[in-house]
Amino acid sequence: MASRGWFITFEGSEGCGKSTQIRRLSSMIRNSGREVILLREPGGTPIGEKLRHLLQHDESAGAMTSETELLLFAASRAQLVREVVRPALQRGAAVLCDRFLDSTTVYQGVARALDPIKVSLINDFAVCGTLPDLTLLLDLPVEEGSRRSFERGGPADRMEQESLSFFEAVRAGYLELAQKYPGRISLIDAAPDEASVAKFIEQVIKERCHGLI
Ligand code: Z5A
Repeated sequence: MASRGWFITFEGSEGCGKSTQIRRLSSMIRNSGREVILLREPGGTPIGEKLRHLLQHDESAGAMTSETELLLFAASRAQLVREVVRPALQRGAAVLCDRFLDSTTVYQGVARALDPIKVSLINDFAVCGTLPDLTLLLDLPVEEGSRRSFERGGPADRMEQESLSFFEAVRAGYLELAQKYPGRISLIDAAPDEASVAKFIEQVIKERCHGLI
């Protein structure tokens, strides 16, 4: 479809620099004249933001089971895809999303050890064919990600309180996904300084998303 936009997602473990890089890429794309929609998961819609609060900060969330968590992330995504992502892509916008279905595959399907086949079916149901054109996976040693998050300050949310081994499982899960889907997922070394990581991302976008910047 000639008017279709670009759907780019950012993934990685906590503190890897997704939010920083997504902002940099959004201004680069805006400068080229295209509409840019910046989204985050969970969230991005009024319903999704309520689910985000429930998942991360609500005092009742301490009792949340892994199964409930999976379904709430999927519910937020189902809403986001239909309310925002698809209409924006139809308009020809560039949709940049901080996390998407790979987060569920890895956090719930690997680190929480839920049945990966069921996780995949729920992911499919939520997105119903709306998949990213490109996923930028920012890879960083877990200790460095925790250090960056700690230095940024602010209270740790429910997920951020997980153990080091949980985040090691997340990182390993992401690296496995990158090997499985090399056509969609581009692995980015997130250890260098912000400007160097941004330069590398710019190169990837030029190679993989012709005409976007
Ligand atoms: N989750 C899930 O389990 N299942 C799902 O399906 C979905 C999500 C969708 C959402 O957390 C949580 O939900 C997440 C996964 C789970 N849990 N964890 N952990 P969130 O949205 O609140 O936060 P996050 O996605 O984990 O990201 P973050 O911790 O906010 O970090 P970030 O966005 O990747 O990084 P940043 O904010 O850009 O950078 C962190 C700090 O490092 C900041 O001070 C920067 O200035 C600094 N920084 C950035 N880049 C650099 C470089 N290159 N060098 C040095 N310092 C840097």
